[in-house]
Amino acid sequence: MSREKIYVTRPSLAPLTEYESYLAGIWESGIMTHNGPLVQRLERALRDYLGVDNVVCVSSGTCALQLAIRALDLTGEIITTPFSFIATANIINWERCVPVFIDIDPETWNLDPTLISRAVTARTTAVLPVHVFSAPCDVDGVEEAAAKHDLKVIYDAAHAMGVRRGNESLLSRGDVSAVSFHATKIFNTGEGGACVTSDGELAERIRRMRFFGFDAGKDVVDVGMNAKMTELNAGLGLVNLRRFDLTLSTRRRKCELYERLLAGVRGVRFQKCRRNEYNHSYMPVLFDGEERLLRVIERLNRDGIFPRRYFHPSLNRLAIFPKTSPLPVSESVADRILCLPLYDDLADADIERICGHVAER
Ligand code: T4K
Repeated sequence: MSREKIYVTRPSLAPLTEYESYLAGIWESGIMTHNGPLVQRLERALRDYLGVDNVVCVSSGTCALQLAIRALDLTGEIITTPFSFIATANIINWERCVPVFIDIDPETWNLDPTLISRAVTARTTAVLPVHVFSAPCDVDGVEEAAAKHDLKVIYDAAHAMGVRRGNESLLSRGDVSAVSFHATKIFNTGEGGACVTSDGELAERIRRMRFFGFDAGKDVVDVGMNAKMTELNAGLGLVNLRRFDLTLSTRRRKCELYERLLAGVRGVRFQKCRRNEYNHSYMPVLFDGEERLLRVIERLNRDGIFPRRYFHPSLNRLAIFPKTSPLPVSESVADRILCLPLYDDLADADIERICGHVAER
């Protein structure tokens, strides 16, 4: 009998019956979009859950970044990390700004803030770091450098839903934190995302910009586009939010199992982070060489298991971006990293099987 294939992730989903109750309401009211009651309810629920000032739900994490760049009127150069998903640098480009890549920390794999000052020019307007795999980047270092050079800070917090640092949500940092609620994220609305900001006026501007530039009275008062979240997506978010804490603890247990099983394996390392400042949405491992990584992928694939090379290649190597001098840390990490399968109902026996393949030399 052939085994079921195992992919890098599967969505965390509440029971269908819970979602159906929201669908029934939508069918009855006929309200499907235009910042309807479920979007407003989800924004309130997220604000309360996270303990932040303003949450503006939008149609994707990419749109959240785009609106943040637009609402802050950024132009020129934006300093960012080359170790990320393509969306991070692409959206900077899309907004006709120039992504300026600086290298990452070899342990946390996040942008190294000590390199910001050297990259600043007269055209620099912002820094856009990522909390990669949900590990907080050095937010104090980033904000200190940004203040020194009068730069805005947008965090790509696509992976960081639910992460807390001490008493505060990580998403409360920066001018805007942009989070993704894509199907593959630890909290999902199918497609979706949000801008989180403590600046009420900025939040209002983003609200207008996601809805063609309309104000509450439907007068056009700003530039805008259509980046609204639908009621269908918001209803899914409301039911998934109810079980988010359970998802967090389930994923944490699975990551701990991975780490126990791989602890003694030579040439395999984990991301450096504080476990209580992490949401365990990914299970990245770093190999001592790319050849070994390729052998592991081949063995896993032969057994019907499909991990992903998040994030390869280092973005500065892509021809669509201006050529940079080498960024050795990011390029080396990107060549050697593999995200192993991780989702709520991944069986412990499958984790053991995966670790067996990873451990083989
Ligand atoms: N910034 C960062 C740092 C990001 O990582 C991302 C997105 C963004 C910004 C932008 O956020 P969004 O605009 O996407 O909200 C996936 C996701 O599409 C993307 O959201 C995510 N990061 C990126 C890291 O991963 P792919 O190309 O790997 O997706 P895909 O379709 O190959 O899916 C991976 C696996 O997930 C599949 O093997 C099966 C499973 N899957 C996927 C989908 C779409 C499901 O089980 N159900 C599904 O519906 O990009």
